[in-house]
Amino acid sequence: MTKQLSFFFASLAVIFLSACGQGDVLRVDEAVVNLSPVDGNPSSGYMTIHGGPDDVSLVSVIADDVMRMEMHETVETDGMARMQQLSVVSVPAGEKIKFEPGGKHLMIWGVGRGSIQRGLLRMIFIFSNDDRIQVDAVIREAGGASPETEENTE
Ligand SMILES: [Cu+2]
Repeated sequence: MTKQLSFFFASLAVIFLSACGQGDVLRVDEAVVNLSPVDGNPSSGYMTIHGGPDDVSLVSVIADDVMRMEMHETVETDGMARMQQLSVVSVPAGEKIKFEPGGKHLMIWGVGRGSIQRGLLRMIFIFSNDDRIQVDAVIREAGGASPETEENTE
């Protein structure tokens, strides 16, 4: 290959790389599960979803080791906070969607003993573009240690 040609291909590679942009990868991190202090009551889950290159929706979150998991949002009506179930959560391209106390959250019933012992709950986030992202959420015992985050283990 001549010098000019290899320079040409090297430039092409740079152009493709920069076209991808930075941080525009659909991903989930900072996932935690706060166990309910009361046996039998649902636990709550929080995480951050980072939008990818396209607008998508989160259509479901599943886990093998729970009895039931729902997406909820706390809304205030007439000064009263109450929860409503969400069937989808839109994740616009490049935007950050936070599930956090007082807002969107996961409601989780029956977290299995094995996961509690490991301190991690494996979840799968299913998106409208068929992306499935597996995340190990850090389980925090009620009134337990300080928050920790776990990177997405896609
Ligand atoms: Cu809820």
